[in-house]
Amino acid sequence: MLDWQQACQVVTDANSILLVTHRNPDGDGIGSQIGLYHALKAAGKQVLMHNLDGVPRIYHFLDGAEKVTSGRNFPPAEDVDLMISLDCGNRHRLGLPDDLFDHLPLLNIDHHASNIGFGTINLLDPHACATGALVLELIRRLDLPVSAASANGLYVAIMTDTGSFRHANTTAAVFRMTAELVEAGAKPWPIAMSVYESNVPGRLQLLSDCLNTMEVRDGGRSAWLHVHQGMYGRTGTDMEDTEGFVEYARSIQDIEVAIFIRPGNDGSWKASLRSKSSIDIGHLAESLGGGGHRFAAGCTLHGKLPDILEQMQKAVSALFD
Ligand SMILES: [Mn+2]
Repeated sequence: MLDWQQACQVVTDANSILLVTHRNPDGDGIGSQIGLYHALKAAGKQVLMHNLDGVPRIYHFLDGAEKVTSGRNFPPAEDVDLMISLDCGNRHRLGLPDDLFDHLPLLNIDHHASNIGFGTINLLDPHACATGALVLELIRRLDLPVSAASANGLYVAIMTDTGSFRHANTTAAVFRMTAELVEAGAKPWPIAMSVYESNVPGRLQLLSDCLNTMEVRDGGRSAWLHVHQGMYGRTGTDMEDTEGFVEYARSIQDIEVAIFIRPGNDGSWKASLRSKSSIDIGHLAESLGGGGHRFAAGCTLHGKLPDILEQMQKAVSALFD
């Protein structure tokens, strides 16, 4: 579903556009939002950005991040004539009240295979490395400039969703696109420093606690990590500081499935799932009420940690049968 023509038309016709991304936004969601924001502003549009959970600290350095509003005070629907959903596999994950924007056209730009096309108009490509790549294409088709601020956002989107140009979705086309962004003013070193080398000491203390929970199961095919609320308290950290922890489980030799579980901000538990083999972890996440891709997915769980671990370990072991 790639309705480029209709997408360009609806954006051209709109005067005031609201950009939204999913709950617990990641680098692709935020980077796509910032990248598109600057391009639309240059076209003379009024642009609002609102995420239920705001912008994670590691992306605050992006020019425009301070303009993203958050929480349940949504912009009034009458101030908006087009809503664009970025990197969000299903409408529920936006966390928006169902009726608030019901009368608005919705442009749905995403690369999750599970996206059923909940927009009025859809730009969906499960083969795109990141939603940021689709946003760059849209900006080009609209004949809008890619400013340095825009390029920085889109670079963050592509860098984070390719695991810093390491994952299976890192193709020659990705490097070509990234080269364009650097030519347009994206700054790889300051971006990498902001995203990966701006840890507070508490985050490393939390990582140390987390690594102590490591468990290898299923005959060396699955690796498990978790943190609990007490660890946040002891180290002065919160859920945002666990970004990337699942990669430590994934990095173990011969591991096929990596799982990391931590408390969310709302009493629930959030699980991050990764696959390094032919096992489709997106499928498992979906069966648990979450979503994602074949190699990276997530879900929200409710209950006590030992019960959640047991439930998930059963589900993962069944994948290897
Ligand atoms: Mn993405």
